[in-house]
Amino acid sequence: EILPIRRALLSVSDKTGLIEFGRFLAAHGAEILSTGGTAKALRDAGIPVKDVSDHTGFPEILDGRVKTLVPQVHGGILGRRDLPEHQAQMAQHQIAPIDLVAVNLYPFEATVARGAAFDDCIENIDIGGPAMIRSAAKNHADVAVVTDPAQMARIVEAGGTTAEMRREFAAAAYARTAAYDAAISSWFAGQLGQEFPPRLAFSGQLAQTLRYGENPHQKAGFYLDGSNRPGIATARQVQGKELSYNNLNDTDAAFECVAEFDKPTVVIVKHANPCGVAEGTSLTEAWDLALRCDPVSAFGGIVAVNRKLDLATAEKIASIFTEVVIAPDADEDAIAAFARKKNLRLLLTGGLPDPASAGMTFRSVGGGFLAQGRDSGRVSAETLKVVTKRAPTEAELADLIFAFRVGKHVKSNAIIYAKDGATVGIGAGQMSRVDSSRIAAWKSGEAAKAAGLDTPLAVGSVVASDAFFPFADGLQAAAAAGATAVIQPGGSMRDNEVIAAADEAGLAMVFTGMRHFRH
Ligand code: 93A
Repeated sequence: EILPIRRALLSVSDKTGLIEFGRFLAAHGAEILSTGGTAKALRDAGIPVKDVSDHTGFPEILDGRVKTLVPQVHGGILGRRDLPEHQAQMAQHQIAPIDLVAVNLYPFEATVARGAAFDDCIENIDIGGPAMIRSAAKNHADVAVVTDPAQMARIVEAGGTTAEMRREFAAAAYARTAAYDAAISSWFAGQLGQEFPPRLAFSGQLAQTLRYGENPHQKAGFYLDGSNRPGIATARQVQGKELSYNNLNDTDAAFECVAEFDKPTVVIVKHANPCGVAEGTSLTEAWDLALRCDPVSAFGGIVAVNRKLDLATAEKIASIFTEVVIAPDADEDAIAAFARKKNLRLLLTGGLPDPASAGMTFRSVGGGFLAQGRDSGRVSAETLKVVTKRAPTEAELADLIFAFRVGKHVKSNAIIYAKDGATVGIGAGQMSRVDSSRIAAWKSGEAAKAAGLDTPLAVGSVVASDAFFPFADGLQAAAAAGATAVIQPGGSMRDNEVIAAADEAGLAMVFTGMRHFRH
């Protein structure tokens, strides 16, 4: 059953779809009430409209801070049509029913995003708009609340609203006001430099409904947090079919990892873990080295680069089965090189994530979720402490830092062998550190075989561990695999045993004092 709309209140900052909707309402005999700017826009289009202030007999005051916060408006929205007492009180106080409210809010999020001053942000906190949205949504039994131009189009198409539509619009309305208040609260927490975790509401805006989640029987969506931080959220898809939940997760892992490095770097990811990371003098050189680390796993992988993608590298990537390529930018001919690979998705982001930037990460647990600051920690040569008799050579030191930075992006327990700016063996996600160590060493042997070499790639490499070696065995396994230097946080009860084992094997070892667990 379609409800007639006798009176509608339109008050919108974003005037998209307003005129068409106004025409529809007027054509259906509705009286249109509007606030200043909205009334002007309707009037300019020749649509009959009454100023809210004329309707209520109360002017817009306090620079517009109070324009609709009056009983004639809220009584008109909230009065129950099914209760004679409500109807009688409305008549007594000369409150006319309002059957539809179309409101979008002062652009608070956009004001913050353009870096506006504190006072400007405060002025852009809408009070009257959310109040009307919430009133109308509460009384959705008889009142339609419109917060989105797409809803206007649906009403026009249906010739009015059904009870079902009004319920749906009410739910959307509260989602909007909740997200709006969450944006204000996040901004405030930032302004106050509040201690983490701030007492705030978290919100995300649904950017894309995904076909399914990690598995086909799970529903899923991709939400934006409004920060506009360069990365997977700012990516423009140049070609290829729709990205899946796992694609998005893996691509994010690859791109966040590649942004750690300054030289031309390639990261290949499978199941959210890097299976090859390499720096080079060019992306093509980096690609060859990254692929060498684990060519078997790289099949069907996600590739991230930290430079404008060139043709030569694009051709190399296209020569194996690759799911997704993400880059800050790409040359025209590099884009063209992927055109015949119809299923390969190419994403261009316009920038790189800042690995040191603040931000939050979330994980759901039964009945709630955990929030923490991003792991923005980064080791550098100055922060390392040499703990062995032998200090690392300059080349070893560079590889140690490289390997530890890769380790930040590998699931724990993470062991990374690296040589000449390239990973040569990665052990990820094992419950025992020594198992990760063994797997990484074994993989370096497999990689050597694939490359037609007799000696495992780990021979003469350095090794990074994302957390301390609890016992000497993990370190001894690394020494046996051929590592010559070790980087690890340190801090184990048995550090002395581990250091002694390193000295005995002639290894150089540095402590970072910083752990990079990633679970
Ligand atoms: O300043 S307010 O918080 N106080 C109000 O009473 C009020 N009523 C509507 N903001 C208020 N609005 C907002 O004005 C609406 O949410 C809408 O975003 C905007 C429309 O103003 P105009 O019609 O003058 O462009």
